[in-house]
Amino acid sequence: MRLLLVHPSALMYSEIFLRLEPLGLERVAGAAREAGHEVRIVDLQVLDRRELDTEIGAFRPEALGISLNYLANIPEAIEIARRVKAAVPGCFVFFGGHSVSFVAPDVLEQAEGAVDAVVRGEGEPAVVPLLEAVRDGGVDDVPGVVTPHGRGPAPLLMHGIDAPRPARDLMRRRNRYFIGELDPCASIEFTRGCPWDCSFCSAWTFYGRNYRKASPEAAAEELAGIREPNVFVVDDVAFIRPEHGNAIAAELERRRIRKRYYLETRSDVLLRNSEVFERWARLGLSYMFLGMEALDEEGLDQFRKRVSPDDNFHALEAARRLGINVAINLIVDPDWDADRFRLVRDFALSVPEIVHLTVMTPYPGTEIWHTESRRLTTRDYRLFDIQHAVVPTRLPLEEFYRELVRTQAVINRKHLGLRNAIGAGRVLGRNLLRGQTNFARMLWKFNDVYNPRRQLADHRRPVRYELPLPQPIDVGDRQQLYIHARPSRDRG
Ligand code: B12
Ligand code: SF4
Repeated sequence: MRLLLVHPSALMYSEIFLRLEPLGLERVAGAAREAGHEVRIVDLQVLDRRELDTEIGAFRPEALGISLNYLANIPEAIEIARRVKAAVPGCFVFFGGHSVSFVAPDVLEQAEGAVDAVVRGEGEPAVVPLLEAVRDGGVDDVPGVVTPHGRGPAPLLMHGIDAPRPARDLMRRRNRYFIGELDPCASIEFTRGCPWDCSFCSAWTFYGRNYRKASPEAAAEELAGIREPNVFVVDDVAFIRPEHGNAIAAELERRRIRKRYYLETRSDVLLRNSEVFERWARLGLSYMFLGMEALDEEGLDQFRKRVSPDDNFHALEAARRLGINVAINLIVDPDWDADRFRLVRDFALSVPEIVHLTVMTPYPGTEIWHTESRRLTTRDYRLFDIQHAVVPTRLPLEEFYRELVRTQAVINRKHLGLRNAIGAGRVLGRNLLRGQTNFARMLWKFNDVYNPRRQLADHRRPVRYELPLPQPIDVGDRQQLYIHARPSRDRG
């Protein structure tokens, strides 16, 4: 069957800092191709709509799958579905991915027939049975599939994540994927899932707190096949198990693979397994993203982060000792006043690390979606990108954005300060010589994108598609939150 897979456009507010390859979609493509289907991918993060239209006209897909890891992309995906249905009547259109898994029936209803099915949960074990059912009938019975007529059995969960390999060769313009100065940059997955249960996060509810590891040999083999000199490790929390991090490192040392790496982890994991991070620093680990989330005990408790402010500060010191550059994330509560923003600016200026701010957002799949007592001020999918306030702000909204952007700008200027400008200049020179311009663009784009008037104007756009309202459920019963309720023994 001819299958076209599409990733929607990048969200403006994250594209400044990074743009990464859609690994989940590449793995779904890998699974379909191994089963003999003819597969193509269009990534709208790096290609434009005209290129998508050309591909649709030339390829005439029999099935089209759109990746929806992000709520904010849902309206765009529905519009694409409508256009494809009009251009290629009979084409089977389906959605899959992280966010859409939590709102499947609502999205099907909003698409008014333009979307035939939504795949909840992991895409690899679902895509081949789904394509077979499209050909032979029985779509409603495919595990994980929701259609306008009903819902199939629970989604299947793979035992391991070594296969299928992501179909990286199907991607065009790979040189446009980057993160900060790691330009160009590929992505890889060493583990899948997260065993923690932070209240604002849906990583653990998606996989039902299940946690799987790639075998060290498969991980090293995949890395050996990556052409880019830089690699982003997509794991939610890297190196939770020290023996696993060490085993992959040993394979890389044996094969003499050296690249520069960017990964995400937690403060307590970094402190507990610092020797693993040290070994990886020797292998090229250069950047690390630490979700600190809050500066005080109260905030950390509220998010059920299960670390203390001390852990966070010790982790920063540990990373500095290892020579790893750290980007910290802090969650901005819409309840913040001007003093609170000032405190955060002072903190950001007092540490050498990059400080990244995201706005506290209850979204489907998280515990706070069900427990947040403040009423949503909007249900516009496009504003659920953790850069907009979707519950009432203590400051007038305009002032809230002014404070937010001012804080982000102070932080940004810090990184473009003299010392950094010299460092950045060197990186720029090196990258431009190799024809890589993503990092250069990032440095100059900040003021265009982050401005309070623009953020406020986003709230005034006409809204066609709205999120469903949260349903009160007993969040003590974790099964009600999960997409993958328990591991299935049916599929390898
Ligand atoms: C890497 C990553 C990114 C990359 C994006 C790469 C890309 N274009 O795909 C970058 C860094 C750019 C990014 C940015 C953001 N991210 Co992000 N990101 C992740 C992360 C850490 C890993 C994703 C990944 O590659 N996983 C590995 C692959 C194999 O899994 P997967 O993508 O989920 O795909 C599987 C299934 O979802 C499904 N599937 C996926 N696509 C499809 C398509 C079809 C047709 C089918 C059938 C199935 C299917 O099958 C795949 C294989 O099993 C996840 C956390 C997580 N654990 O998933 C957060 C996560 C998805 N991101 C999140 C957020 C909030 C964001 C931002 C909004 C943050 C911000 N404001 O900066 C931005 C916006 C992105 C945008 N639209 O431009 C949230 C999503 C929240 C939500 N419900 O909307 C997550 C869950 C993090 C979290 N813990 O809260 N992100
Ligand atoms: S925030 Fe990080 S540690 Fe907490 S549940 Fe999400 S991925 Fe896990």
